[in-house]
Amino acid sequence: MADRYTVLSGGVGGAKLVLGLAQLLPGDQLTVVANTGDDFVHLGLAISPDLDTLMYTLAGVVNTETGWGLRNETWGFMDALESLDGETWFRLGDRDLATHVVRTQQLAAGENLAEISARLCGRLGVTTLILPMTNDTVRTRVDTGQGPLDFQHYFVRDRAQPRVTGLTYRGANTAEPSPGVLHALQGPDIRAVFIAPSNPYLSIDPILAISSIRGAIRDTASPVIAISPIVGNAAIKGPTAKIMAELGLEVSALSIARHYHDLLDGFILDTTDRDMADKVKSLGIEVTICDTIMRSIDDKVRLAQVALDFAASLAANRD
Ligand code: FO1
Repeated sequence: MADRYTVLSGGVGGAKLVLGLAQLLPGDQLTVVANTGDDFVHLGLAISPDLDTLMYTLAGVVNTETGWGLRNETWGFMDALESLDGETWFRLGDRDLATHVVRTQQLAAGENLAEISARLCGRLGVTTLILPMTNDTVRTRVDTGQGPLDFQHYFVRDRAQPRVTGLTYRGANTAEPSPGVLHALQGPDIRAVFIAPSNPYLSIDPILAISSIRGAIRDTASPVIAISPIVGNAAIKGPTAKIMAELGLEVSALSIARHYHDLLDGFILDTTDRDMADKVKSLGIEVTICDTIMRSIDDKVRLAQVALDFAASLAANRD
């Protein structure tokens, strides 16, 4: 039985590690459990941003400037919508639009997110298995000083400016993992479960809010390793640091290790945070230190290799 690896990921930030892993692992050895808490219905279309970001990234067609949407895009639909006074705050390119139309149509025909994702990935030549965390509806809601916001209203329309006072993942308490997710976390041939450097509160916690997923990660015999999304006292990407400060958390890699701690066997710290290693180890978590900033594809592959080696050393120490 081939060694298999699983990675929990949100969109842009996590997709960098996923791309690095996909360069090192054949498609049938890598499974991504993707966040769907960012999903929403917009302009009548069912939109799954993290599924699409992961799919486009692995297909090599993502817009590398933004990290989401397609490269070589045209914006005729947005321009026409603007002239009709439609909502254009959420940018949908003409080619990206086809993905949302197909997903909306197939959901209406009774297909589920996982089936649609598999078909779209097949069309784009993506062999890595991208599983939505659930086929049910889970929505991240952001509590702010001015009341609750749907995720994309907070993140895109309001540019993550509102002060976050809390987060809820509506539907997570009744949502079921999509087929294959639990097996990807607890199977006998699973060599590691990675938590990608996505925003823990916005992109990973919705996945962990599904109790059977959190339970499978807590109980798996496979090494569970997280890569810190915080370097120094700042987030590599997006509003992670801002949210941590607003939630009253110390903005540090140590806070992230504490956030996941009952799940983790290993934590990958950036060299900037080497002085934090002992505090993380005092949580009972092994530490590897390396340069975790991923700019080039080589950076992504190098970090993925560090993660794979770390998993192998943790497994060896266990045996
Ligand atoms: N992010 C933005 O900041 N602005 C956008 O207009 C935008 C459009 C968009 C369209 C399709 C898609 O799959 C993703 C899109 N994103 C956009 C990214 C998305 O909002 C976030 O990356 C995730 O939801 C957070 O991980």
